Amino acid sequence: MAKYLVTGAAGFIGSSLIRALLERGEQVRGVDNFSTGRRENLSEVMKEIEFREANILDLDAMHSACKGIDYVLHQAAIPSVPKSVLDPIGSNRANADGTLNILVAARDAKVRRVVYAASSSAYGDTPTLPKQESMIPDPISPYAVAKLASEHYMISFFRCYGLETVCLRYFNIFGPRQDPSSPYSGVLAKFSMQMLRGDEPTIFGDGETSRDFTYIDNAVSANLLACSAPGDQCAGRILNCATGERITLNQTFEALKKLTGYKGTVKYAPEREGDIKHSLADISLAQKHLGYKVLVDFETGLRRTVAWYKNQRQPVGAV
Ligand code: UD2
Repeated sequence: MAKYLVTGAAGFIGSSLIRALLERGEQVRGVDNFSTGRRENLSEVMKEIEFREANILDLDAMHSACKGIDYVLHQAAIPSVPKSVLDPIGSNRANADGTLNILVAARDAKVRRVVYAASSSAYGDTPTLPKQESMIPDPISPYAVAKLASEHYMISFFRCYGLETVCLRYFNIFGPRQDPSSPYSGVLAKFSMQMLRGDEPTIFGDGETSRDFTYIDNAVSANLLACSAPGDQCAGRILNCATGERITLNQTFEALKKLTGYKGTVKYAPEREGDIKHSLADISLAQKHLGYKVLVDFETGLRRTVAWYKNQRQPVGAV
């Protein structure tokens, strides 16, 4: 049985990874400082994992957290473009310095492999679609810069110390447990909750902005594959984690109207600082090196997501 460390354990993606690992009978340690993660996300599994409340910026705590670990799934982050525009130093600390700490700790503890939650924001607003990993990155927001810097650290640790690293460039992951309650929340979580409550959502821009929205099960599967794939296939690589389809914000609003029963209208507001217009992945490299497949398409994922928010007896938070 392998032992996994999940950073950002109480986050939407971290806690989803933990549930999948436990289902496979793996041993899991989780760390989170609850800066964006929520205790409720771990309530069902807290007894089955070794949980430590710690900040990834605390190198001693990370050294200790990496002891005896085979695989690190590094998800801890402040995952927001607009938040990074407001607070670039805070974003850099969590999203770049934090990764460097994890890498040093993993190297010293002789961890087998580190898999990292990289971001599609690294591609920037270049016109060519779909985005391929060989394209020159062109980050716009401080968030994208920090996420890209972390990718470079990951590869550097493979090259300099032989620590196996895999960067999964996530494309707008969504699904149950994504926090809808902050102004910085992912758009699908935010819109689902707002529309279920009958509140009018706001689209930033003309609504033709598009994303390769990727249901959580696909990201979980990519992480598990990134741990089990042979090192010569994936170590030191950057791989897109997405579906290869793109949906506009106007289309998501229409789809959510049907699923939530929302009868109202949508507001339009100016585009957000640091935003990218279109995002779409080429997933062939992940298919080739990891055997990655899209398990759940956008429509099915959105249906499941809305059903989950509907079933929450108490609202997850005030939007
Ligand atoms: C970026 C990354 C994504 C991930 C994420 C951090 C890109 C293409 N994607 O997501 O991979 O790293 O950061 O979790 O860079 N919007 C509205 N109304 C709202 C909220 C958002 O219209 O109430 C718009 C927003 O302006 C953007 C789109 O919806 O155009 C998606 O926004 P988001 O915050 O869900 O994610 P995004 O694309 O910044």
